[in-house]
Amino acid sequence: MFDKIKDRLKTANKISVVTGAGISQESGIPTFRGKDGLWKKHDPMKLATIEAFYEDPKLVWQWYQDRRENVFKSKPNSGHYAIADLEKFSEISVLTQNIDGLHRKAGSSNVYELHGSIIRIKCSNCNFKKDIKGPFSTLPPICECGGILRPDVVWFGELLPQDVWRQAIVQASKCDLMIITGTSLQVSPANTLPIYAKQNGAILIEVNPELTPMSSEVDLSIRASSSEALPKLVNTINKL
Ligand code: BV8
Ligand code: ZN
Repeated sequence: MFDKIKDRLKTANKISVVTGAGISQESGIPTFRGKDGLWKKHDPMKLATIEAFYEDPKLVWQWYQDRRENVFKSKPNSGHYAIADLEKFSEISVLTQNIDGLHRKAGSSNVYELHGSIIRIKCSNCNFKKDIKGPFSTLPPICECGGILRPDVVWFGELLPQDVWRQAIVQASKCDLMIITGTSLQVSPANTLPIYAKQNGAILIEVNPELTPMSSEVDLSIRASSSEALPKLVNTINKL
């Protein structure tokens, strides 16, 4: 499977991994666009925008509370662990669109959460932020400053956390191997990261059961699930 690029893989020591909802699908977290995807049941513009939040904060909070319960129950899968393993052999950065915290749970240390974290809350008025362990009794919860608390995630129409985004561009621009897995690359600006890597002459490998807009641009596009293909890929890389 990897013969075509084996030699180039030998020299790869700075690796960036771009991930999306697909890598957590096998941990029981629904994707967005899959057949039982979140966006099939809910209109993202009605739940994942600041306008929706101010229109009906209780509805938005309930939705995130349900998703958070599911995240608290979920465990990383062999795809997450394979990426964590890579850290033993190479300089790794994980550039994820996922808000579920499963990469860190699997042991990855260099994780950039481009769209925030569902395990963290922040105040929409002051700069209060904190990780949470469980559900709130009253929704929406209110901050000591009187501001409404909200999930510390990036909603559509909102800018990504600029420090995280700037560092993600640096990582993508200096890697010599980029693995892209579990993402449909439909959401910007996260979907531009592979282009930064390609411009830097990096090897691009995609792991996804379905084609994506980058499938014809990458060096190797593997039609498989991340839990199946990533352990094999990492094994090959580590043996090189
Ligand atoms: C911004 C957090 C500046 C919240 C998320 C019109 C045209 C183009 C762009 C825009 C437009 N209008 C507005 C925009 C910009 C917009 C955007 O890109 N919209 C899209 C929908 C067109 N972007 C933004 O708004 C961003 N901010 O640009 O600010 C600005 C400001 C004002 C106006 C303009 C610009 C902020 C985007 C972040 C939004 N927040 N999440 C929450 O989760 O509730 S996005 C959310 O959806 C995820 O984080 C992720 O990014 C995205 C879902 O994508 P994927 O993760 O790829 O998941 P998906 O279901 O699509 O695909 C799963 C894939 O996995 C599939 O390919 C499948 O085949 C594969 N798969 C399935 N199983 C497996 C698997 N792969 C491997 N193994 C398996 N087992
Ligand atoms: Zn506050």
